[in-house]
Formats: sequence, structure tokens, C-alpha cells
Amino acid sequence: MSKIERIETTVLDIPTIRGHVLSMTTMTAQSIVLVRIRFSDGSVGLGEGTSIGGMSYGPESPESIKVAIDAYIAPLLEGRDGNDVNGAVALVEKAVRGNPIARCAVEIALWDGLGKRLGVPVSQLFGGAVRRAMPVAWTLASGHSETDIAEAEKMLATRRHNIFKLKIGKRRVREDLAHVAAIADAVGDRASIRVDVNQAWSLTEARQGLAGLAAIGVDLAEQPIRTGSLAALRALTERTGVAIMADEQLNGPADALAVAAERAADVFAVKIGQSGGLKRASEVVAIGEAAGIGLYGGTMLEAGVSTAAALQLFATVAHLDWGTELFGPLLMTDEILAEPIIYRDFSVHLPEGPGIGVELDEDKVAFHRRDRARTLQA
Ligand code: MUC
Ligand code: MG
Repeated sequence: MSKIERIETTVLDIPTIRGHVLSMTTMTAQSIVLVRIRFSDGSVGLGEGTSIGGMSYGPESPESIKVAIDAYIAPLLEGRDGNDVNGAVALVEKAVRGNPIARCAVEIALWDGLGKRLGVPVSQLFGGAVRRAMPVAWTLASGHSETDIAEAEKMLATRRHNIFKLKIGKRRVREDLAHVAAIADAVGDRASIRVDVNQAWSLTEARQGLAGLAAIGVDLAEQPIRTGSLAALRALTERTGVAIMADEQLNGPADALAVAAERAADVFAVKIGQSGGLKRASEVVAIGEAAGIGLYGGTMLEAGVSTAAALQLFATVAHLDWGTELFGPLLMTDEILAEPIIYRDFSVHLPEGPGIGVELDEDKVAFHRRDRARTLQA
């Protein structure tokens, strides 16, 4: 038996390549909670818990993720059989309400450790990969139409992305529509244009906004209104030609079932963190597939560890109609993986190798540690 000996957490802060303007915050750095599980046979599992913009996107923050793991999850799991991932998931869910990103971070490390000990990729533990590469969107969110157009042109020319998600909802609806139209005009039929409102619109604004987006030819609108009212989301989904994607609305299988039962959205943005781990995310996927809801591999702008874990799961999904947005590592100024994830030909590639398929660049991790100043003095 390989026991869970120790669960360690480290907060990293890595600047973003430019300001990332969302409806609720502008990010200039991303904060990552790195998890290492040390097992009794000497194997190590890697995990990551990452949210967006402190507590402005959702109820978890880097600090709360770290505390939830250090004070509540680690003591519960240390000493247990490292191979019993389902047992760990059930135990943690019973003792820790909410906190899906913290739970996911630890679960990733458990799957990674198990895969490494067995010498198989995590995708195999979820039934096997059906694809080695997936379409990958890029988010245009500089806050300026001209900068976004230049960025889109660069992505098209280098064949890195031909799906663009525009972050809107901060400005008035009319201004946002002009911004979206300018970008859609510039890229024409060379790319798919989608938007993410991050809950910013009222129902009235959403009706106006979606009519405008449909006229522009936008393919998809993500979380146009705040979470809570499935009836309102359904009313929008029924009345617009733009596909509606649920994001913040989905925090695991129970939410997925509720959205599916109400037919409140056309597409699920499946996020491993928001779902509470790979296991629960796979259940969100199953509910979406059973309900005929489109699937999309979402991100919390995670670094390479969580991105690799998500790729392991999404590689096993039969119908990934809307592709993915697993570009998180590219938004940061520095790479913490020893071998970066490959982005090529408008696709992100599944890392090869056991577990989640990635290793850390320890020098980079040491450099970006939040407590580096203290570590250097010690
Ligand atoms: C979100 O709301 O989907 C994903 C891509 C991006 O730019 O922001 C995130 C969060
Ligand atoms: Mg979103």
C-alpha cells in the first residue's frame, strides 16, 4: 500500500502578459496554489488550485484554497491509502462543504500519484483518451478593440488560435456591441467569435445584448446573467439564436442536472476546479452528454498543472463539440513546467507520460513563491 504521507501547499504569484479585463476585475497577475502529495513509496503527486481575481470571480481565493487544504483536507487524508481516490473524494466532500477548487487541487495530485505509480496517464484511469489534441480558444481581453484585433491577427498568423472569446459586460451594452462588431469584422470568417459576460447583464440588458450579438454573428455567449435564476437563463436560451453557455452557474453534477432539466443552457463550460475535481467534472460531462448539451473544456486561467489535469479528462470526452479554452499557461509571463504544454495548429496537445504528464521546473516555482522573501532570509 502506498500511503499519503504529507500534503504540501505553496502559493505562487505570476504576472500576466497584459492586463486581462473581465467584467468584475482586471487581472495583472495570477495566483496559484500548488499541491504536492508525498506518498510512502517515494512517489509524488502534483495538483493545483487556481481561481480568478481574488474573491471577485467566485467565493474561493488563493488564501482560502491554501487554508482549506492545510487545515481541513490534509489532516483528513494523511495516513490513508493513496490509491483510494474515490474514498478520499467521498471523505473530503463529507467534511468540507463548498470549496470545490481546494478539493480539486488535492484530487488532481491523488490522480497524478496513482497514474505515476501505475505508469499510466490519468486519461487511461478515466477510460482512455479518444483524442490527442483539442481546439483551444484564446481570450481577447486587453480592454481595447485595436489591441485585441492586433492580438487576434497574431494568433491567426502563428496558427495558435482561431477561436476567440471576448470578455464583455464591463461597459454599456451598446459600447460592448461596437467592440465585438469591430473584432468580428476584422477577423471575418477566419475565426469563431464568442463572448463571456461573466454575469454582468440584467435580463433586459441580456435581451438587447444577445439580439445585437446574433446580428453580428457571434457563435456563443457565456454566462450572460448572474447565477441563480434558471428560469431567466432558460428564457434567454429559448429566445436567442446565439448558443448560451453556463459557466458560473455550474458547480458540479447537481447544478448540471438542474440546468439540463430546465434546458436552461445549450452548452456547459466544464471546469474541473469549479466542478470540485476530475471525478465530479466527469459526471458533469456525463449529464451534459445524456441531455444533448454541448460540451466545452473551460479554464480558471490555471497554470500548467491544472491545465494538464483538465486535458487528461477532456481527452476522454466523446463529444467535445465546442473545444476548449485551456490556454492558461500562455497568459502568464513565466512557465512553471519543465516541459511546456504544446500549443500548435490551433490545438492544445495532451501531455504524454504517466499521471497528468507534467513535471515542475523547480527553479521557476522557487522564484514565484509568494513567501520567497521570507524563504531567502531564512
Ligand atoms: C471565465 O469566466 O470563463 C476563462 C477564460 C478567461 O479569459 O477567463 C476565464 C474565466
Ligand atoms: Mg466564463
